[in-house]
Amino acid sequence: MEFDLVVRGGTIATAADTYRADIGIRGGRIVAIADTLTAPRMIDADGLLVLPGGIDSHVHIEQPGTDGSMTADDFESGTRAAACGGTTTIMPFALQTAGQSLRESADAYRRRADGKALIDFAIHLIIADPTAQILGQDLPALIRDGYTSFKVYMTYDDLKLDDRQMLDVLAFARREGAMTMIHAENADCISWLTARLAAAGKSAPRFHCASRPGPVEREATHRAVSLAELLDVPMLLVHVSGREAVDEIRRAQARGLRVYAETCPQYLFLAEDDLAVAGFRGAMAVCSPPPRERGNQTAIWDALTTGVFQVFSSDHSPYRYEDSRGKMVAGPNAPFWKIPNGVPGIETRMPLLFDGVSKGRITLQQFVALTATNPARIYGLSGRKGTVAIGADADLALWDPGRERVIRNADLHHDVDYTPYEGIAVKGWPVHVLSRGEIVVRDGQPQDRKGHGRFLRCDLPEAARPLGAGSLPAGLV
Ligand code: DUC
Ligand code: ZN
Ligand code: ZN
Repeated sequence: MEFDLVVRGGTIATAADTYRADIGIRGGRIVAIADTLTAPRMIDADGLLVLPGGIDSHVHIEQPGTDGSMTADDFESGTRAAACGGTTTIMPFALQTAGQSLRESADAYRRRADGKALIDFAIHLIIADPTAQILGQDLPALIRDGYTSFKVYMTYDDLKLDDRQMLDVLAFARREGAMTMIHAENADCISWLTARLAAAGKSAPRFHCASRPGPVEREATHRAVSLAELLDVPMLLVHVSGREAVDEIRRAQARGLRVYAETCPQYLFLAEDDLAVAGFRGAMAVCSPPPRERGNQTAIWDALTTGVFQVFSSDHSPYRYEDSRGKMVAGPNAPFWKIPNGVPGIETRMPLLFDGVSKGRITLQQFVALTATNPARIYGLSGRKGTVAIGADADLALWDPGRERVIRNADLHHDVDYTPYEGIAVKGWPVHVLSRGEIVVRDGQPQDRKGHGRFLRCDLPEAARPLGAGSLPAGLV
């Protein structure tokens, strides 16, 4: 058999196994995995781990805010940074903008990637206005076109759904077989606490944490679980941050519910004291839900180890610090409630978690499952992405597990003027990265592959299928 390229002498790791083999690639796909393969073009993977390229299933690229803010990266800088960190698929969100239909918003958003993306991408939708027209017509058509997942918010005045609307969306997801992603924080608690903090003059960045403490996330998590349980529909809780919410999810999973959960690097590596630094610089770590006290990090690591979380994404929501469309959109000393929520992390996501493999906190198989295989399964990309298997796209990241690096923003490839992980030492970093058989990162350097990335139509995920009949009378959902 002839190959375009062979990856030679590496140690392959999937979510199930670790073994030594060569990989033959033709037409952008893996077509052979065997003892010894040869081709005119070879990549020497001796001493390297050959992992499926990561799927970062929760990123914000070119997402505008209603306050005039704009996330920093476009599809070029975002995908370049992602690739340099071992990721070969990203999943950003198309936000319905005022005056545009969901379809127009999705199409316009997808066009932003044209000629720019270095790696493949799929798109989630954000549903802020679940009208009969949207649920009855727009969304079913979009699902047929491969937009099979959507995010809903339980907080933020311009985005939040009430419980009745949540039920409408979850019932729709059940009928269509789509995946609902839920941002679970109690909006009324946040606005009440924020008003009290404001009245007391507590407006510095660190009070962002006090405005949305653990019980605020726990209550909404419990409510989201209950609504999904009522309808017997799977769903995924995004960016879970606190031990209180973890307890709710663990309980739901123990009851046999198909409740999936995602966490992110900021809940393993940042804490509320990162928001309490002098001046306005704490704004750099303002994200929602917020980082918790340091001890909470152990609870999140434990939940990764014990399988409460299926997905580890970056929630890359980058705002430049010194920028009038970034963290300083409301001025250089704005109160915390006017600071755009989010931290950058698209390039550092996988190295930060891999450090947990190096330190023995999670296994290599768990790492692959959390960063690649499970997101593929949950969002309808199985068979194509997230694994090393015959027939799958040749999206591969070749890691040097012994490479020690101190994270420095100056070395990263995103378009952001800081990283909240500055100075953190990690062991393990990707050296070469392939997207559909094309080398997009060589020796740690991004290659000129602008425009190589394609839009992925997601399948309806098996993971979104209900298990039982639900507790409602037949025909109601
Ligand atoms: N939710 C996100 O998913 N990202 C950034 C901020 C937020 O509230
Ligand atoms: Zn969110
Ligand atoms: Zn997000």
